[in-house]
Amino acid sequence: MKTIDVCLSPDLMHLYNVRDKTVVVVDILRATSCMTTAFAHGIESITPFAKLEECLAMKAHGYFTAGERDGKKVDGFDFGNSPFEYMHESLKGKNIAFTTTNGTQAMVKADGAREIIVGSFLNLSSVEAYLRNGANNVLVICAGWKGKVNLEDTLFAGALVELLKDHIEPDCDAPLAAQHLYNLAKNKLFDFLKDSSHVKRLNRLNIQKDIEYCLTTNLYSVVPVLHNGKLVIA
Ligand code: 3SL
Repeated sequence: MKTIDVCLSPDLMHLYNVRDKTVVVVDILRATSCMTTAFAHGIESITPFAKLEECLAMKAHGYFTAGERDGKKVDGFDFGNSPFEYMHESLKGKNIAFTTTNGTQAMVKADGAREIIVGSFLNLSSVEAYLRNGANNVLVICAGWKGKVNLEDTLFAGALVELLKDHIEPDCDAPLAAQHLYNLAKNKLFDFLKDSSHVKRLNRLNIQKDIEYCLTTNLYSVVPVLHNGKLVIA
Protein backbone atom coordinates (compact mmCIF):
# COMPACT_ATOMS: atom_id res chain seq x y z
CA MET A 1 0.00 0.00 0.00
CA LYS A 2 1.15 3.56 -0.66
CA THR A 3 1.86 5.74 2.37
CA ILE A 4 0.95 9.26 3.47
CA ASP A 5 2.95 11.36 5.91
CA VAL A 6 2.39 14.89 7.21
CA CYS A 7 5.07 17.50 7.86
CA LEU A 8 3.39 19.85 10.35
CA SER A 9 5.77 22.78 9.73
CA PRO A 10 8.24 23.66 6.96
CA ASP A 11 10.87 23.93 9.72
CA LEU A 12 10.60 20.13 10.12
CA MET A 13 11.34 19.49 6.45
CA HIS A 14 14.86 18.24 7.23
CA LEU A 15 13.19 15.13 8.71
CA TYR A 16 11.55 14.16 5.42
CA ASN A 17 12.79 12.87 2.10
CA VAL A 18 10.69 14.31 -0.72
CA ARG A 19 12.57 12.81 -3.65
CA ASP A 20 10.17 9.98 -4.55
CA LYS A 21 7.02 11.63 -3.19
CA THR A 22 4.04 13.56 -4.39
CA VAL A 23 4.08 16.56 -2.08
CA VAL A 24 0.85 18.42 -1.32
CA VAL A 25 1.57 21.96 -0.16
CA VAL A 26 -1.21 23.41 1.97
CA ASP A 27 -1.77 26.92 3.29
CA ILE A 28 -5.51 27.03 3.84
CA LEU A 29 -5.44 30.67 5.07
CA ARG A 30 -4.90 31.76 2.42
CA ALA A 31 -2.18 31.10 -0.16
CA THR A 32 -3.18 27.70 -1.53
CA SER A 33 -6.87 28.68 -1.40
CA CYS A 34 -6.00 31.72 -3.57
CA MET A 35 -4.04 29.54 -5.99
CA THR A 36 -6.90 27.06 -6.33
CA THR A 37 -9.36 29.90 -6.89
CA ALA A 38 -7.13 31.54 -9.49
CA PHE A 39 -6.84 28.36 -11.54
CA ALA A 40 -10.57 27.67 -11.26
CA HIS A 41 -11.09 31.12 -12.81
CA GLY A 42 -8.77 30.62 -15.76
CA ILE A 43 -5.31 31.83 -14.68
CA GLU A 44 -2.62 30.37 -16.96
CA SER A 45 0.22 29.94 -14.43
CA ILE A 46 1.44 30.93 -10.98
CA THR A 47 5.17 31.05 -10.26
CA PRO A 48 5.88 30.82 -6.52
CA PHE A 49 8.74 32.80 -4.97
CA ALA A 50 10.20 32.87 -1.47
CA LYS A 51 11.70 36.36 -1.86
CA LEU A 52 9.82 39.60 -2.49
CA GLU A 53 12.48 41.09 -4.76
CA GLU A 54 12.54 38.02 -7.02
CA CYS A 55 8.78 38.15 -7.30
CA LEU A 56 8.70 41.87 -8.04
CA ALA A 57 11.38 41.46 -10.73
CA MET A 58 8.94 39.30 -12.72
CA LYS A 59 6.93 42.44 -13.56
CA ALA A 60 9.58 43.22 -16.16
CA HIS A 61 8.77 39.89 -17.81
CA GLY A 62 5.07 40.67 -18.16
CA TYR A 63 3.86 38.91 -15.02
CA PHE A 64 1.31 40.24 -12.57
CA THR A 65 2.81 40.33 -9.09
CA ALA A 66 0.81 39.09 -6.13
CA GLY A 67 0.98 38.07 -2.49
CA GLU A 68 1.43 39.43 1.00
CA ARG A 69 3.63 39.88 4.00
CA ASP A 70 1.97 39.48 7.40
CA GLY A 71 -1.38 39.26 5.62
CA LYS A 72 -1.11 42.64 3.89
CA LYS A 73 -0.69 43.35 0.18
CA VAL A 74 2.88 44.35 -0.63
CA ASP A 75 3.51 47.91 -1.91
CA GLY A 76 3.97 47.84 -5.66
CA PHE A 77 2.24 44.46 -6.12
CA ASP A 78 -0.79 44.12 -8.38
CA PHE A 79 -2.75 41.81 -6.07
CA GLY A 80 -2.84 40.79 -2.43
CA ASN A 81 -3.77 37.45 -0.90
CA SER A 82 -7.56 37.45 -0.83
CA PRO A 83 -9.13 34.68 -2.92
CA PHE A 84 -11.80 37.13 -4.08
CA GLU A 85 -9.13 39.05 -6.01
CA TYR A 86 -8.50 36.01 -8.21
CA MET A 87 -12.00 35.67 -9.62
CA HIS A 88 -11.77 38.50 -12.16
CA GLU A 89 -12.31 37.89 -15.86
CA SER A 90 -9.32 40.13 -16.59
CA LEU A 91 -6.96 37.54 -15.08
CA LYS A 92 -7.97 34.78 -17.51
CA GLY A 93 -4.94 33.42 -19.38
CA LYS A 94 -2.51 35.57 -17.37
CA ASN A 95 0.68 34.63 -15.53
CA ILE A 96 1.21 35.57 -11.90
CA ALA A 97 4.37 35.74 -9.80
CA PHE A 98 3.34 35.02 -6.21
CA THR A 99 5.04 35.30 -2.83
CA THR A 100 3.50 34.85 0.62
CA THR A 101 4.72 34.72 4.22
CA ASN A 102 4.42 30.94 4.50
CA GLY A 103 2.68 29.24 1.56
CA THR A 104 5.16 29.95 -1.20
CA GLN A 105 8.06 29.43 1.24
CA ALA A 106 6.79 25.89 1.89
CA MET A 107 6.49 25.31 -1.85
CA VAL A 108 10.06 26.42 -2.50
CA LYS A 109 11.25 24.16 0.36
CA ALA A 110 9.59 21.17 -1.32
CA ASP A 111 11.97 21.53 -4.26
CA GLY A 112 13.34 18.15 -5.36
CA ALA A 113 10.06 16.29 -4.84
CA ARG A 114 8.90 13.92 -7.59
CA GLU A 115 5.79 16.05 -7.89
CA ILE A 116 4.36 19.11 -6.08
CA ILE A 117 0.65 19.88 -6.05
CA VAL A 118 -1.54 22.48 -4.35
CA GLY A 119 -4.20 21.48 -1.83
CA SER A 120 -7.02 23.41 -0.17
CA PHE A 121 -10.50 22.62 1.13
CA LEU A 122 -11.76 24.21 -2.09
CA ASN A 123 -10.33 21.32 -4.17
CA LEU A 124 -10.21 18.60 -1.48
CA SER A 125 -11.98 15.81 -3.43
CA SER A 126 -9.96 16.40 -6.56
CA VAL A 127 -6.68 16.30 -4.62
CA GLU A 128 -7.84 13.14 -2.88
CA ALA A 129 -8.65 11.47 -6.22
CA TYR A 130 -5.35 12.65 -7.71
CA LEU A 131 -3.39 11.07 -4.85
CA ARG A 132 -5.48 7.89 -4.85
CA ASN A 133 -4.88 7.37 -8.57
CA GLY A 134 -1.22 8.39 -8.47
CA ALA A 135 1.73 6.03 -8.17
CA ASN A 136 3.71 7.82 -5.46
CA ASN A 137 3.82 7.91 -1.70
CA VAL A 138 2.47 11.21 -0.36
CA LEU A 139 3.83 13.93 1.92
CA VAL A 140 1.54 16.77 2.96
CA ILE A 141 3.52 19.88 3.90
CA CYS A 142 1.61 22.26 6.16
CA ALA A 143 2.80 25.84 5.65
CA GLY A 144 1.96 26.86 9.24
CA TRP A 145 2.99 30.33 10.40
CA LYS A 146 6.67 31.31 10.46
CA GLY A 147 7.73 27.80 11.47
CA LYS A 148 4.91 27.25 13.96
CA VAL A 149 2.23 24.60 13.55
CA ASN A 150 -1.29 25.81 12.78
CA LEU A 151 -4.67 24.19 13.10
CA GLU A 152 -6.18 24.86 9.68
CA ASP A 153 -3.39 23.25 7.65
CA THR A 154 -3.27 20.29 10.05
CA LEU A 155 -7.05 19.84 9.63
CA PHE A 156 -6.70 19.74 5.85
CA ALA A 157 -3.89 17.15 6.13
CA GLY A 158 -6.17 15.13 8.41
CA ALA A 159 -9.02 15.35 5.89
CA LEU A 160 -6.77 13.80 3.23
CA VAL A 161 -5.62 11.02 5.57
CA GLU A 162 -9.25 10.27 6.49
CA LEU A 163 -10.52 10.28 2.89
CA LEU A 164 -7.64 8.12 1.68
CA LYS A 165 -7.65 5.64 4.57
CA ASP A 166 -8.78 2.66 2.47
CA HIS A 167 -6.11 3.28 -0.17
CA ILE A 168 -3.07 4.96 1.43
CA GLU A 169 -1.79 4.17 4.92
CA PRO A 170 -0.38 6.65 7.46
CA ASP A 171 3.40 6.49 7.63
CA CYS A 172 3.90 7.91 11.12
CA ASP A 173 2.05 9.60 14.01
CA ALA A 174 1.62 13.08 12.50
CA PRO A 175 -0.91 11.82 9.90
CA LEU A 176 -2.77 9.94 12.65
CA ALA A 177 -2.86 13.03 14.88
CA ALA A 178 -4.11 15.14 11.96
CA GLN A 179 -6.77 12.56 11.11
CA HIS A 180 -8.08 12.44 14.70
CA LEU A 181 -8.20 16.22 14.81
CA TYR A 182 -10.08 16.40 11.52
CA ASN A 183 -12.62 13.83 12.69
CA LEU A 184 -13.27 15.95 15.77
CA ALA A 185 -13.68 19.14 13.73
CA LYS A 186 -15.15 18.07 10.41
CA ASN A 187 -18.74 19.12 11.03
CA LYS A 188 -17.81 22.47 12.55
CA LEU A 189 -14.60 23.62 10.89
CA PHE A 190 -15.34 27.33 11.23
CA ASP A 191 -16.28 27.04 14.89
CA PHE A 192 -13.33 24.77 15.65
CA LEU A 193 -10.93 27.37 14.26
CA LYS A 194 -12.42 30.45 15.88
CA ASP A 195 -9.69 30.75 18.54
CA SER A 196 -6.83 29.73 16.24
CA SER A 197 -3.92 32.12 15.81
CA HIS A 198 -4.31 32.88 12.12
CA VAL A 199 -8.07 33.30 12.27
CA LYS A 200 -7.51 35.89 15.01
CA ARG A 201 -4.80 37.55 12.90
CA LEU A 202 -7.06 37.73 9.83
CA ASN A 203 -10.00 38.93 11.92
CA ARG A 204 -7.85 41.88 12.96
CA LEU A 205 -7.51 42.66 9.23
CA ASN A 206 -11.31 42.46 8.90
CA ILE A 207 -11.37 39.65 6.38
CA GLN A 208 -13.77 37.17 7.90
CA LYS A 209 -15.35 36.46 4.51
CA ASP A 210 -11.98 35.12 3.29
CA ILE A 211 -11.89 32.68 6.21
CA GLU A 212 -15.41 31.39 5.56
CA TYR A 213 -14.66 31.00 1.87
CA CYS A 214 -11.34 29.16 2.44
CA LEU A 215 -13.12 26.62 4.67
CA THR A 216 -15.66 25.74 1.95
CA THR A 217 -15.12 22.23 0.63
CA ASN A 218 -15.14 21.06 -2.96
CA LEU A 219 -16.05 24.22 -4.80
CA TYR A 220 -13.58 23.47 -7.58
CA SER A 221 -12.09 20.47 -9.36
CA VAL A 222 -8.72 21.92 -10.43
CA VAL A 223 -5.44 20.43 -9.17
CA PRO A 224 -2.52 22.84 -9.66
CA VAL A 225 0.82 21.06 -10.27
CA LEU A 226 4.31 22.56 -10.29
CA HIS A 227 5.92 22.13 -13.69
CA ASN A 228 9.34 23.63 -14.42
CA GLY A 229 8.95 26.09 -11.54
CA LYS A 230 5.42 27.17 -12.56
CA LEU A 231 2.11 26.00 -11.21
CA VAL A 232 -0.25 24.96 -13.99
CA ILE A 233 -3.41 22.85 -14.08
CA ALA A 234 -2.73 19.10 -13.92
O1 3SL B 1 1.39 32.86 4.90
C1 3SL B 1 0.82 32.80 3.84
O2 3SL B 1 1.28 32.20 2.90
C2 3SL B 1 -0.48 33.57 3.71
O3 3SL B 1 -1.45 32.80 3.16
C3 3SL B 1 -0.82 34.27 4.98
S1 3SL B 1 -2.17 35.36 4.94
O4 3SL B 1 -3.40 34.62 5.07
O5 3SL B 1 -2.18 36.14 3.72
O6 3SL B 1 -1.98 36.25 6.09
